[in-house]
Amino acid sequence: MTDYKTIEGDFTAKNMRFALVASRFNGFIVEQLIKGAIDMLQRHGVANKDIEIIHAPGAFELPLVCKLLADKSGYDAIIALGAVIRGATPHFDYVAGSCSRGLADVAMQTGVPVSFGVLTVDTIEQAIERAGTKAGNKGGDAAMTAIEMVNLLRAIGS
Ligand code: INI
Repeated sequence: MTDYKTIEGDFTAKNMRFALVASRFNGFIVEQLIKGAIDMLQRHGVANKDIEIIHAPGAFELPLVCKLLADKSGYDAIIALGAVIRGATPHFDYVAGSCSRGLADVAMQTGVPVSFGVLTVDTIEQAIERAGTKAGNKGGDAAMTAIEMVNLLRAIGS
């Protein structure tokens, strides 16, 4: 059987608008995620005028900022960027859990794709590895996912 229909998103991104919502906490890591995301968008043809960067205090605050931006409906997708690094207390679990659940809720409530470019790691070394060194750049990965999701939702017809 080869007559099935496949629906998927491609990676063309001209004329799409993106909001990058980045936390200031662990800024030395998050700056690298921002760079990775912007580089990925530009290399897929997104113009600088179609990229806006909004800075939030920490990962915990990302969902509310993303919700307000998604409600404005001027963006095709939102890319959330942050770094939550485990410490000696349960604080990590609350911040990372609220952030990931909150971002998923924003996408579900608004229909605007929100990609999860938030590192949740045990050590600073693991964060560095995922911010443009040996394990790639999760900001760039999140940007790719955002492009794919915009095209996928368009292909589905929403
Ligand atoms: N925020 C982060 O983005 N990353 C962290 O690792 C982190 N830790 O570990 O504390 C963090 N905390 C701040 C939090 O996001 C809020 O900004 C703060 O609690 C005020 O609401």
